[in-house]
Amino acid sequence: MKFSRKKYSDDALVGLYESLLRPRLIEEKMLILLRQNKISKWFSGIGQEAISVGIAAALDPDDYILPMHRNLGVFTGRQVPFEKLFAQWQGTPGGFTKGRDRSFHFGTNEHHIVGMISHLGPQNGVADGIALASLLKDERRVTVVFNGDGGTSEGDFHEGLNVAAVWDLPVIFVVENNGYGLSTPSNEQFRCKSFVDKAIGYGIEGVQVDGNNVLEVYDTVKKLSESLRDKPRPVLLECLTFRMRGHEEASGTKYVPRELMEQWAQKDPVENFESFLLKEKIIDDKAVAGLRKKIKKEIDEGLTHAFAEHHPVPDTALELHDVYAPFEPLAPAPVGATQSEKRFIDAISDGLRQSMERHDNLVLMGQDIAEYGGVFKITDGFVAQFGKPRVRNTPLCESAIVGAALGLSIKGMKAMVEMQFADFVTEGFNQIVNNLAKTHWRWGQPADVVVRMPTGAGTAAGPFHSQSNEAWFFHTPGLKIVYPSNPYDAKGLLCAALEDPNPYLYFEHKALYRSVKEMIPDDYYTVEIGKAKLVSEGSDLSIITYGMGVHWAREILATMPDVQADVLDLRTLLPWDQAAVKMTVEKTNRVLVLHEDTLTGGVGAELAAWISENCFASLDAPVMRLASLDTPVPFAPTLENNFLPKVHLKAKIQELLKY
Ligand SMILES: Cc1ncc(C[n+]2csc(CCOP(=O)(O)OP(=O)(O)O)c2C)c(N)n1
Repeated sequence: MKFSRKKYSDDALVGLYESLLRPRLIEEKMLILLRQNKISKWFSGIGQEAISVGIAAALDPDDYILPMHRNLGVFTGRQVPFEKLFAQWQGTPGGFTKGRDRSFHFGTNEHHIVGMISHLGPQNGVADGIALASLLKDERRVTVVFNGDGGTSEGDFHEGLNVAAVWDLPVIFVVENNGYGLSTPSNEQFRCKSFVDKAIGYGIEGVQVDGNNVLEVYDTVKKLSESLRDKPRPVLLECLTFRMRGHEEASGTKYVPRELMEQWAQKDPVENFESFLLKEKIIDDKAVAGLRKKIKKEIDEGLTHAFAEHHPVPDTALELHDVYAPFEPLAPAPVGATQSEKRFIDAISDGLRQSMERHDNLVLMGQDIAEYGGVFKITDGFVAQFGKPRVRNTPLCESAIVGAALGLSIKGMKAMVEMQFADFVTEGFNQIVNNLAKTHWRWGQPADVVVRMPTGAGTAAGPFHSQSNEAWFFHTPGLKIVYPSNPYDAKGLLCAALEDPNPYLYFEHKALYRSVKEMIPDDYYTVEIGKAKLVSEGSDLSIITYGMGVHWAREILATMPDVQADVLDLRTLLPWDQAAVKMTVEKTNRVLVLHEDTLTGGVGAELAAWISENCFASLDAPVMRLASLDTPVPFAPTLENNFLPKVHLKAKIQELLKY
C-alpha cells in the first residue's frame, strides 16, 4: 500500500494513527468479551477503520456525520466518551438511549452524529435535511452520510442523492464498497462496475479512493469538504474496502473465498499505516507500544464504568412520557375582532401563511408547491411572500423529503411536508413510522414536522386518490394526528401542530376544501390539541366521529327531528380525548362510532374497545360502529356511494336506538 504524506506534519500522521488504533483496539476487546458472553451482538468494522477514521478526522467537529453499523471510528473520532459508548452498547442508563435502543442506533447533537435506524437507507434523506439547514443558515458546513454497498440498492439511496443533486446540497455520500451485503456478494447486488459510475446518472461528481488507506481517505475528504464549503454540491465518494469478519459475529464468513480474505488481509489499514510510520521513522516501536497501552487503559476504564451499571429499572410512566417531546402550548395569540368568511381550503392556507410569518425557521416542502401553488393551490402566492428557499418544490420522492424534514428538525428548524395526496404517503411511510415517530423516544431528538395529508373519498378519484389511511398511523406511538372538520379548526389545529415540536399527520378532507365555509378570525390562533368538541347536543345517543363523519351525522340527524344526539367531533385522533368520550357516553348511554375509513382495525375499533372496557356500566346497548366497506375505494360514483357509510347511517342510528 502506498502512502503519500503530502505536507502533513509528523504530529498529524501520528494523530491519525492513534485515531486508527482506537476502534481497532476496542473491537479486539469486544471480540474477547463476546466470547466470554459479556456482550450480545457485534457488527465488526475490522479492516474498514480507515474510512470512518479518515473522514471524522478530515471534517470540522461541527459537520454532521450519519454513520452506519461498521463506523465505530466515527464515534471515537468525535471523542464520544468510552464509558458512555460502552454503556449504550450494554443497554444501561449511562448510554444515549436509556436502554431503549442498541449499538450505534443513537444520535448525539453534542458530537454532531446522527446514528442509523436499522433500515439503513433512510439516513440519506436525513443528511439532505441537515445539509439544507446548514445552507439556509449560511453555515458553510458539510454533511457526510455512510452507506454500505448493499444498502445502495434501496430506493432511499437513490432519492437522497437525487434530492441533493437537484438542491445542490453539500453532502458527501460515502459508499463503503466492502464486497458483501450480509452474505450477498456484489455481483448479486448491483450491475455497475463501480459506484462512481452511478454519480454520472445523478449529474454529480464521483470520487473513488482506496478505503484502506487512511491518508488517502483523509486527504481526499479534506479537499472535498473545503471545496463543498465554497461551492455547495453533493459528491459520491466510493471507498474500496473489505469486510474481514462476518456480517455480525455469529454469522461467520464461510461464504467468503479464502483467497479473498488472504488478499485483503495484506491490505489491513492499521498494520500498513503503522509499518509506513515505522519505516519513515515517524514513530518507533516504543511509541507504538506506548499508544496501545494508553488506549487499552482507556478502554478498560470505560468498561469498568459501563459494567458497573445495571439495566434500567422499568418506569412505565417515564417510558410513556418520553414518547413525545415535552411541549407547553403558548396561550393562543389574542384574537382581534375581525373575521372573514373562509372556505376550508382558505383556512388551511391562512394558517400555513401565518405560521410561516410567525416561525421564520419553518420550511415548506412538497411536489409542485412553489410557483404552481400546489395541486390544490394551498400555497398559491407563498413563493412571492416567503421566497423559494422556504417554499420548496421537491422531486417525486416522499421518503427523502420526510427524511429531510427530520434533518431540518435536527438542526432546530421546522418543516411542513405536503403529500400531494394522502395515498402517496406509502412512499414516505418508513420515514414517518420509524424515524419521525421514534426519534424522540430513542435519543431525545424531537421531530418538528407536520405532514399534510389531503385525504378522503367522494370525488370519484378511485383507489389511489381517495383513501383514508389515518389508521396506519394511529397505531404508531410517537405520532400525533389531527383531523379537522371545519374551517375554524382547520386553521387552529394546523397552527397548533406547527408550534408543537412533535411529528404530526394533519388530515384535510379534499371533499371539504370548497364545500364548507364559515366566518373565522383573521388573526393567528390555535385550537388545543387533544380536545374533542361537542358540535350538537342531545340525550338519545352519541355519535363519535371526525372529519367528513361530522357532516354526515349532522345532515342525517337533520332528517330525523325526533332524534336528539350528541355529536362529538374528535378533532385530534392521537392522542384522542378520552374524557370527552367518557362524558358523552355517560350522558346518552348509547354510542355509535362513525368514520369514513374502512371498518376493520379502524380508529373506531379502538374507541369501541375502550368504551366497552371503561364505560361498560353506562351502556344501554353495545357500542356500534359504522364505517366504509372493507374494500379499496371504488371509482364509479355509484360504487363509491355504496362504499361510503353515509347511506347506512340513518338505519344504523335507528338500530342503535331500538336496541
Ligand atoms: C431495509 C432493510 N432490509 C434488510 C436489512 C437487514 N440487513 C442489515 S445490514 C444488511 C446488509 C447490509 O449490507 P451493506 O449495506 O453492504 O453494509 P455492510 O453490512 O456490508 O457494511 C442487511 C441485509 C435491514 N437492516 N434493513
